[in-house]
Amino acid sequence: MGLKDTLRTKIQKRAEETSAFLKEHGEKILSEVTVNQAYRGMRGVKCMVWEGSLLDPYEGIRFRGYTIPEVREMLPKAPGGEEPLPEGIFYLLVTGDLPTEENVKEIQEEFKKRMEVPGYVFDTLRAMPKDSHPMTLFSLGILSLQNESKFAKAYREGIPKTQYWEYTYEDAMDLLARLPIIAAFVYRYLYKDDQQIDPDPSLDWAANFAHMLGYDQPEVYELMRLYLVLHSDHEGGNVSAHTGHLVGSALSSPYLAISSAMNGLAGPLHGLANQEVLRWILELKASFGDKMPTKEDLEKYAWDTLNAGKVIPGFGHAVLRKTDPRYTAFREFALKYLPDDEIFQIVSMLYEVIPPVLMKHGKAKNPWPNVDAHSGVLLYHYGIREFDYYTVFFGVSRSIGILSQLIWDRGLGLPIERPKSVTLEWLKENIK
Ligand code: HAX
Repeated sequence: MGLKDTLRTKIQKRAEETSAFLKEHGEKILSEVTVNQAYRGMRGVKCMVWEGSLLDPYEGIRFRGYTIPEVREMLPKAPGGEEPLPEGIFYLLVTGDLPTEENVKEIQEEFKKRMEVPGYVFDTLRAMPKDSHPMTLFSLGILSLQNESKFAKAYREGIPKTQYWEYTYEDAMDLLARLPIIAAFVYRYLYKDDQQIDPDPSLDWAANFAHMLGYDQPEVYELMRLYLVLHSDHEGGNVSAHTGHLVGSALSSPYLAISSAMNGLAGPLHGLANQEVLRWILELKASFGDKMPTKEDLEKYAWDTLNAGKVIPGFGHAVLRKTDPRYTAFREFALKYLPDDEIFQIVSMLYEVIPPVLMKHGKAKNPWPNVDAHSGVLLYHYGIREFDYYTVFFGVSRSIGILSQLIWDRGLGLPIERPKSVTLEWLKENIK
């Protein structure tokens, strides 16, 4: 059965299961909210549903029940490759089942049919100044594609609610096929004199992305596959996922939802942290000249950063309370392919030095590294040194998870989101 038919069956079954569950348990309490939580980023408030993944503070993310090591082992690989294909994580996130080679092949074929990006998108981006941030261009490119939305068109024509997910699926597939093309365009426009590289339809999604960026080494293909799998989903409450879900809940098209999600991802406390990490490490390295810094040097540098009132990028997390398993997966990749890289050695030393510093500092609830502490060094090693661009990789990947959920939001007929807000006066009056 093809992916869309598989989804049709699954959505129908899950919608019945959900409605039976709601009938029995709908009025039970899932979470209570303290005043602190209302003021402090709603941490820990359970108030939304996200089918694709669940985050345990100590174990890390599970994609449809599978851990990162399991996903790395069990998802189909490219011929001769060892890292999982992102087409496979999309299949897993959207269906809940591990894909076969044929399932992945079908997605690849679908993407190939949907890759064309209209010229006006590139014209729009070319109108932007070259010192624009790549995330601004990426988000704008996606936004400009809104005109292509099959969902928006069908909605205007008055399709019934039961068909919303089908057109959302079509947009999701079109958009996933096109994201690497827009992303690669942004890279070549900003950093390579607008010398664009045509896609190579014989390559898988991730390898083709690397190819269009101008990096054709097999190791970069492998890194890109791993990178695009690892960043794909991290529950629904993080800023990018929640934004995509929230905007989508107004029945805005997937193009509008993903463009908005990218704007959230572009914040320095979220996806932009990966560029901040590399910037911080390179500044640190430069401050020691030719000499390789020692652990004591790193400790002092970390304290200088903290004492200047800044955060140490790449460490800490709103939910995780141990080393991010995505960090560990990247570390394994580095140990295999670039153990002698100087920046990797600094990243390794920071792994030992920073957690005790943050514990002594006494503020961060989680002193351990997150994914952003490791991703940049790998890209840098292979010559992708424009670190302002790193969040775009994250964005291409994160779209997989957000779009998967958007199909489900529409399949389950979830309504527009509208939590209740209050004022301090209201709180003073009502909270005694
Ligand atoms: N360095 C210094 N201080 C830190 C810190 C760090 N790495 N992490 C947390 N803190 C501080 C917070 O700024 C906060 O200080 P105030 O009380 O003065 O406001 C205090 O410790 C408590 O914060 P927390 O509850 O532990 O963390 P939050 O849930 O508020 O924030 C963040 C989580 C990830 C934003 C935070 O740890 C941080 O700023 N880390 C550095 C930036 C970063 O790596 N971001 C990427 C996170 C992963 C991600 O989303 N990627 O996209």
